[in-house]
Amino acid sequence: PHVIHRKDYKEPDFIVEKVELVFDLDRDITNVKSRLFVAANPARGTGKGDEVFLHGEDMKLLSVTLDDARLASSDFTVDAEGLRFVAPGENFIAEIETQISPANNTRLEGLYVSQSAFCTQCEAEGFRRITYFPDRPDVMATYKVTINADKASCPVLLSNGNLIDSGDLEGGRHFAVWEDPFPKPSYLFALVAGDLACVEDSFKTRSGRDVALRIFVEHGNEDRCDYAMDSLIRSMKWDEDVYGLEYDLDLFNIVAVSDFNMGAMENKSLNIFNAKYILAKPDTATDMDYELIESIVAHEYFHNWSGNRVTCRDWFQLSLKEGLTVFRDQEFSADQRSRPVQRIKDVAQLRARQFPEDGGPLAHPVRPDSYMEINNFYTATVYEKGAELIRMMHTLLGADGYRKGIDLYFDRHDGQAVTCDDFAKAMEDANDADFSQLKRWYSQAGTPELTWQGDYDADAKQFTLTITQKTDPTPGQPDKLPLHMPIAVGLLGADGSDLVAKTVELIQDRQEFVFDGVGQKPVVSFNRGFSAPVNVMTDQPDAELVFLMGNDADAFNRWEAGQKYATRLMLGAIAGFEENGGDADSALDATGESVDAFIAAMRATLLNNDLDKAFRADALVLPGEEFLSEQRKPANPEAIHQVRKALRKRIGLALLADFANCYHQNGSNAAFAPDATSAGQRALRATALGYLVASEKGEYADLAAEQYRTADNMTDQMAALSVLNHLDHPGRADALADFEARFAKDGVVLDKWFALQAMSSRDDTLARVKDLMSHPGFTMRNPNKVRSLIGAFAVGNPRAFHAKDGSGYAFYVDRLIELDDINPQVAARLCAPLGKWAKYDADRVGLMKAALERVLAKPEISRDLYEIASKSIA
Ligand code: DPP
Ligand code: ZN
Repeated sequence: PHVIHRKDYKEPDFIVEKVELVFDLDRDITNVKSRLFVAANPARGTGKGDEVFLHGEDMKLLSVTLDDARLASSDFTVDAEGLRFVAPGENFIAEIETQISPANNTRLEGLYVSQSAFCTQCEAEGFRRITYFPDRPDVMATYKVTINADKASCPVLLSNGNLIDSGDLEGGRHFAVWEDPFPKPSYLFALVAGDLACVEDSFKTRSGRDVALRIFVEHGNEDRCDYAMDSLIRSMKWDEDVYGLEYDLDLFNIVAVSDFNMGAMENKSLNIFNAKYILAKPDTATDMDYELIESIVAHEYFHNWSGNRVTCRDWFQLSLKEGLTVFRDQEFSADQRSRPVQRIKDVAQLRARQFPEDGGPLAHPVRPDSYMEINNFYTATVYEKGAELIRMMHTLLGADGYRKGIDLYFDRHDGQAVTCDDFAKAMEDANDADFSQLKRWYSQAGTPELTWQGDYDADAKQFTLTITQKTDPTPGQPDKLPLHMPIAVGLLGADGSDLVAKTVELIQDRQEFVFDGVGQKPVVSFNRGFSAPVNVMTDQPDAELVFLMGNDADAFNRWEAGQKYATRLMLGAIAGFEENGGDADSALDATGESVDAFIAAMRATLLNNDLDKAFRADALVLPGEEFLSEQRKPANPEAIHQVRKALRKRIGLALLADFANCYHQNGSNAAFAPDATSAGQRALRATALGYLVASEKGEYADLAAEQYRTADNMTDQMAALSVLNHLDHPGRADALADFEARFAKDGVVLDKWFALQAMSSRDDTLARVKDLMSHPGFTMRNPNKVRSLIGAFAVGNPRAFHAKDGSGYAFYVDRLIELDDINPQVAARLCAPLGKWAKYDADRVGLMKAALERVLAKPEISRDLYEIASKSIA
């Protein structure tokens, strides 16, 4: 397949200023008529007689008419990429008629059917599956959309902008006309038609505009929209307060659909969501679901400015809108909840998803230089690392300077399609700053590795901190340059308070920072708040880590110190496990680390009532198996699993009484409320339950079974079920059967049930997953189902996926091949875990590469899957 390069960008030859679309909706054959008001682009010097190219795929072209003259078939050409004809003038009207089949659209790109409703997904390049069009983000047009449909099955007809007309038609049909006054790229076009229920509220903007807010869901789900609506209202307020950005139309619609490739989509005034990120009530959704709903609703709303009003010039600039919008939603959540807890979650996520990407065959810069299929670049790097880049700008400029830069960015570029460089330039210009080196974060892939060393001079009362940075080569980038980054540093005195708290700017490979007036030898708290998204190598002694766990003024680094200690302990034991032939317990004792000192520090955290409960819950969680496998080469999934399990058992046994107290003290009789404080209490109690069960004292498995039976909310039920899930306890089967019976018809909730079973550490898991493929609630055509069962197996169950006999890989490849014919975008996304072969031993390397070969041998492999599989094997 064809590789597209960033350096080849050219402005469009022709632009479209206005679009009129008429849809005659039908599941099998939908007619689409478009009228495009086309103009030559003066910057390209094009005009009459030049070739006009419009993207288009998988459609039946019925007619092309230019300025009222219908073209003969010899006057245009159509191929797999699109339509070409000759411009009749500098300005002209092109009318194009096409036919598409929404019911047969299993890729879920363009116009498709989800349950019984019609809906669209056009980002990145789905619009070209609806009609012929210059389907690129730098072509921005106003849209007028007429939807004709059967009135009984599609009473609701929606598109972007304002409803300007509607009425009945013959034959039981009706129509609606929508007009969006804001010019937008085609990827932000949306249409929805179906029989949907609607929940309504309103918001008054700070300048007094009344905005109608509507959430459309399948009938019966009306009582699951409250939290999404509340999140939307809080987002609208927050964007006014923190960014000075106000909503710009009189209505804002959200539609929740069951079949969706991504999380959600920010189409202008008509956001379309994966139902998973809208629907919640206490007995169907966990605290984590509530949190995700809040942040994704906010994310899509924030795109109205960072994405829609100012959009991307080309898809290489994707992080312009995504990195910025992720940073915005992270900060929103931090303001709504606990800032340190939010930061811990974001960093844990970055480490679990982005660092492995940066260290593997699919590594790419935040602003990629090339791609085969842009859908493959909606990655943790573009999103989360992109957000870290914006966060560093925020840290370097301070909140006021950052806001000045943002104001200038929106003033300068409102209504335009721009680049990451334009964004950085606005930040620089508003602050008289120089980001030329900081901008390397846009172009250089790989996670930098930092080491530091401290040197205390008692006589001079001087502390010298020497920091070095290096970044390993990544595919296509053998040589790396030093990056500019803010490093927040604290120097702690013996009483635990800060002698110094300062943010230094690292710009060189190796740099010394001298702190004066330091009256005693300090303990260093390095990279506070994860001010730079890097790996920090440290040989800081255990005792200092314990000291930081108990004293650091920066809550993030308290957590971090515990993670470092736990990681060090487990990595030592994993090596021991491999040498001693598989005894995790004695491997823990043989590390030479003090397991007891670590457990004592964990206990101090558990019992420290000055710390909020959500924080304590996070601080008590050991680094995950995936994270640990990133630190080991070759990674031994069995050793990692057994050692982590053994350490959890030790902690559980050592702190049995404390966890039991914590469990009983944190029960609640109050009605479920999704706020952060209540959620934190539930999280801490769930952590306690987890450790009690990890102790392998049988009565606690009974306690978990009891909790499942008596809980009045999904959070507590899932907490119980997810510990039972790994056991041979009768409570497991009972709970799973109960769950299945209750939610058999409830797709979004049943997904939890599929995922749990796929992630079970029991030996029968693969067989069970295979059985579940034929469960009536499962279908390969629904991305959530695929991700819950198949995706969770690969990512959430490293031990089974990487089974030595290759059974996990074999099963997985069959699914990828099957899925590629249904939904290439989802298939490609699922392929990534196979690309981590370099982390494993020779046997697994062989098996994983063979698995990738088998994927690549698939006849008619999609461009999506081909790109990921071929890059993964290289
Ligand atoms: N643009 C969408 C989002 O990130 C794509 N899923 O919000
Ligand atoms: Zn986004």
